[in-house]
Amino acid sequence: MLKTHIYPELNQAQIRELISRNIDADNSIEDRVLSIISEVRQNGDIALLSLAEKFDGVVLKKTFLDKGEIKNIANAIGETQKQAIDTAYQNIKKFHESQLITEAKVETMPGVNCWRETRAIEKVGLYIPGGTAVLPSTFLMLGIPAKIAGCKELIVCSPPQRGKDSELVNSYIAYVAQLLEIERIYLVGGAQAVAAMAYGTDSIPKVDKIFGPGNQYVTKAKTIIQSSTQTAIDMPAGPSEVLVIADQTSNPVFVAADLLAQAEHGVDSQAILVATSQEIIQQTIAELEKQLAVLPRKEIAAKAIDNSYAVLVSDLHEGMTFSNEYAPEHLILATDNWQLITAEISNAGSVFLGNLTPESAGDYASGTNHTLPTSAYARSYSGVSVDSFVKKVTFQHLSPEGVKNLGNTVEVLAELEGLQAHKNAISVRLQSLIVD
Ligand code: HSO
Ligand code: ZN
Repeated sequence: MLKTHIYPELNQAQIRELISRNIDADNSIEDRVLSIISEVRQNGDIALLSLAEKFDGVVLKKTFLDKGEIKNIANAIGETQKQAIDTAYQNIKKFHESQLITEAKVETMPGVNCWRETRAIEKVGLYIPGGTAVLPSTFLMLGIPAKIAGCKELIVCSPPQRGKDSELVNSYIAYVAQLLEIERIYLVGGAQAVAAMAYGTDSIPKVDKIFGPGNQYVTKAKTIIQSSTQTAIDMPAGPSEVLVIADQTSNPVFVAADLLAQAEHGVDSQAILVATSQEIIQQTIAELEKQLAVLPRKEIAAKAIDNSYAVLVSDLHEGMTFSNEYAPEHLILATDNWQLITAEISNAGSVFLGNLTPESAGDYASGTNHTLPTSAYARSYSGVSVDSFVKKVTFQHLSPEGVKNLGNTVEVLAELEGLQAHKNAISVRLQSLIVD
């Protein structure tokens, strides 16, 4: 069970050691991923079909399901599940629509106008994992902002599931595809999906940016194609993690439930408890044991808990200092006093405030996005949003007055850099105005 570290007794090296995670990406993974990428580049769809047989154990006739096939699979979904997906869809849509902001034009000098406009990334690739847990919620989190941004083509890849033809994708994934008006679901998983979307095959268009979480192979493939093709990626993704800050106002039953919600994602997930007293830690551990014992995914969760720890801090402010050093993907302030410390948050992917706000709310349905920076990337990356699916293009226009006002400044700067042609480009215009 959770080992406890006492924050004031830790030195800098020990803190660094505690917050470091998933840095040593395995080289054997890189070699295998490189060979999959070259197989897909050489043999395209044929390679994808043979890799589906090899890795997913599914013999496919073609690489995708079309609209009609998706509709048939989606029909199997129950009414309760449909309504829950619809509610999540509406909330996520509502929240993300608020991110579409038009910026004002700025007249930096009379006659010199500058502004930015948003343009959607045309073709985006969405990877929906299908390993130990199939996540239709991830499909919502990627598809909704892509549609709001105005992306023209959404290429969706998800590994084929074993079973009958009517079960090649999970019915919830099929239903989300319908909500998002997706034409095809490509039955491709792992590194081969990333390679196919980065290079294109006969059936799969090459995309401009690839989104979505995945296992170590998917993540490795994303980092490789990012540096070797023009295709961008959303962010480097590692195992999911949560950090919970608790004080005497927290409820150990809730805190343990939140830690386990994270732990059940995977054996390499981390669930960190930062608490202001030893008593809170002991009570939470007792609850963890109780709740863990009856979880269907208890084997996975127990391993993740073994990979986690507790930190005893003197007060909430010290807790925030550690949290900022850790830079968690999810930060839960399990305290009635959350307002005291929110201004101190500098590094976190998504924050859950107070005792009644579990991470699960944001994982599924409150409206915020659950595709977030892990492995301390919250220091420098934001989670996925509408912004992730657009570029911001700058524009400018100079009127005759603008040329007169700005001309001499540009001439002097061009001259001091020794770039005569740059100077000429403005001088010829200035002169044309004098002649007129
Ligand atoms: N906690 C995950 C998202 C997720 N949880 C999907 C359940 N389904 C990463 O933020
Ligand atoms: Zn989750």
